[in-house]
Order: sequence, then structure tokens, then C-alpha cells
Amino acid sequence: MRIISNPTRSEWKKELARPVQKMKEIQKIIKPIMRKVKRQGDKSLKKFALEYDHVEIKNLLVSREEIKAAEKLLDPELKQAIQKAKDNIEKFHEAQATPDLKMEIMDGVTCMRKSVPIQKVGLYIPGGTAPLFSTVLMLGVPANIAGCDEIVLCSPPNKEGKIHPAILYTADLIGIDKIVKAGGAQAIAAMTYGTESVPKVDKIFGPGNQYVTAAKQLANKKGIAIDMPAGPSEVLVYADETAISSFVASDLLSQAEHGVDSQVVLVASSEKVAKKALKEVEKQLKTLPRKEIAIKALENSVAVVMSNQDQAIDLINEYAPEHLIINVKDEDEVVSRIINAGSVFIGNFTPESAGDYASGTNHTLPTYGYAKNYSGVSLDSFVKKITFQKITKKGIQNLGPTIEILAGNELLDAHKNAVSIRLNYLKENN
Ligand code: HSO
Ligand code: ZN
Repeated sequence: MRIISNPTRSEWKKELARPVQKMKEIQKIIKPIMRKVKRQGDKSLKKFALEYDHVEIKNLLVSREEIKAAEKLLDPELKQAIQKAKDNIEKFHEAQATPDLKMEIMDGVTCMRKSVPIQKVGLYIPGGTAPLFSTVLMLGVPANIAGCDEIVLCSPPNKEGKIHPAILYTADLIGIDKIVKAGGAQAIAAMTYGTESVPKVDKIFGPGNQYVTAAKQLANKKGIAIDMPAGPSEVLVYADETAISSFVASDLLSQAEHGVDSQVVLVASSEKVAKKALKEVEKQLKTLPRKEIAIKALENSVAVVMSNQDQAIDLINEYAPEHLIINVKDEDEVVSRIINAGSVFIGNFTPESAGDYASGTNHTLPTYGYAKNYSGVSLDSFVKKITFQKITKKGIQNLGPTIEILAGNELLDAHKNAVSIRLNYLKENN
């Protein structure tokens, strides 16, 4: 991990550039996959499972027996931990419900707003090197609280044709009964177009590799909503001399182990703080089973010395990290000035892992600088907000003339007439 000292504003972009994503090229590869799934449905999903997952799948849907068998394979300790995490995530997401709104704006004119669940949602849970059953909680729990009618979960099968037991157990605990053995772009295509086994959904959620991300973007072009444009995981730690360097290092490594394309950034108040933390990174790295992945991620990573706090905050807001850890003396001041970040972790005893798993916040967050204009997944992501209005005779008499003037000045006479016709009717019938 390289160190740079007090870069000028014009250097920030270059120094903090994220690893390039070749979305256009990947989209070229996945377009034919999407097309095949659209035309051939389940048959193509089985063909792709053979080609990419190297396994013959007879039934794409996971059976009750498979779920029961998965449950038996899990330690009671893990089941308890999953339950605890679920409780906390439920608590925090239930509290996010917004009450329906009803307001008499002026005499006879009432406006209302109501949250309505998105009917069908699709959750994608990656397979690969880590079985992300925590993501099942992060997506499934709010989908349930929102009241979505149908929740379908797709995850790639392993070489034995199975989905990781903890993913199955967690999905079952939440009550998701449609679990599909399909991964990659083909799974996203299945949820986009629908197949014999997979329902077409209204919105697709979840992380994935570049192929999954590109497929979600194509799905979005076909009119399916997506949670957000996702990229590799990242964390920025802002540390001064009050930070405990071994903690800082552990947080940097916790994100670096996600994938070779992850990026971690340390913003340190002095060179001494940066060097101490990086020495710890080297030390802890040696002990990690996923050190090969972390080492590659650290090559994309940087420690930036920013001696001036105001400039450090500007740099953080410019980078817009997915996760921001604040380990500085003036934490309240810094927290109050953060305007671009997916999720913020405050103080020496708040590791990012808490939010990744069990504190209650959601870990599906905007990466790649999208924290500038996207929020992380929350209960809101699973609902639409519909507005309603009711205007009485008195109401249209009160508001009508204003609408007539506005419509007339926009040169939209039909709009104006929709009001005038009612006002005249009321004049004639009174
Ligand atoms: N840090 C990841 C989420 C995760 N970490 C799942 C562990 N498991 C993206 O926010
Ligand atoms: Zn993580």
C-alpha cells in the first residue's frame, strides 16, 4: 500500500482512482446469455449451470428436503448468531417505516401519500469464495417487512449442485420459499424475463461480480428496477493519533479480503499515524487465510496523509466511500460534516464488520463513488410511494383559478379546460 503526502486537490482524482471496470466489454459477453434465457427459459439455465458451474441440475428450485438437510449441517452456535443478527436488522428496518401522510392543504383539497410494497423482488446472492448468507438477511428482512408478495432468491450451485447450507437456512428462516440454483448473468436474465421456474420480478437486488453487475444494468434498461449500480467493496478509514493502529489495520484488511478488486483507503492525520497503521497491516496480513486476495486488493489501495482536517473532510466527501470509519479525536465535528458516504462507523470500537453482519444497519451500499447520489438499501428500497388526492366542490372553487392561470400560461388549454368545465358546472348548478 503506497503512501502519499498532502496531495493537492487536483491530484485527488488520480491518486484515489478506483480499479477500472470494463462494463461495455462485459455487456457484449452477457448480451447473448440474456437473450438465450429469454428464449429458452429453464433449459438454458440448466445449460449454463453445466457450462459455468460444472454441474448438472435436475431441479432448479431447491426442495424442502434440501433445506431440512442444510439446517442439520449448521452448528447451533451459527444458527443463534444468525438469529441475533436477524433480530437487530429487523429492529432497525422496522423502525424505518414511514407513516402514511394525509394533509388538508387548503379548504377542500386533501393530499395523501402511502407506502406500497413492490410486488415481486429478486435477490441475488453470490457464490464464489465466500458464502454471503449475511446478504440474505440484509435483503430478505426488509423485503419481508415491506410486505413484498413474492421474494425469489437466486444463487449459483457448487460442483455438487448445492447452494451453501447457511444461505439455504437463512433464506428459510426469513420465509423465502423460492430459491433457485442459478448464478451469474443467467440468473439476472431469468429474473428479468421470467422462466418456467423463475418469476419475472419488478426489482432486482444484490451484489455480484462484474458479469452480474453488467446484467443488472441491462435488466434496468429493460424496465426492471435495480437496487444500485454496484462495484467492488471499499472502505475509507480516517485516523489520527487517537486511533488504535491495530484496529485501523484490521478494518482495512476486513475489506481488502473481499476481493482482488476491492479498494481500501487510509486517510491519516500524519505520516507517523499512517506508517504505524501500515506496519500493522503487514503484520496482520501474514495471519490471514485470504491473504492472497488481500495482497492484490492492497495494490489498488492507498494511504493519504492529510495534515489539515478541513481538507481531509473534503477529500473524504469527494471520494464518497461505501464505508467510512472515523477514528479521530474530533469525531462529532467530522461526522457532522460528512455528506457523501454509504455508511459511517464512529470511534475505535465500531468496526465495519458490525454493520456487515449484525448491528442492524444494511450492508448493501453504494460503491464506486455512487454514495454521492445513491443511498444504501433500506426499507424504502422495497416500497413505492403513491400519492392520492381528493378535491371537493369547495376545493376546486378555491384552487381552480390558480390552476387555470398556470395552465393558460403554459399554453396548455386542455389542462385549463379540465378545471374551467368544473367551475362552470358548479356556477350553473348552484
Ligand atoms: N462488506 C460487504 C458486505 C459483507 N461483508 C458481507 C461480509 N459479509 C459489502 O458491504
Ligand atoms: Zn465486508
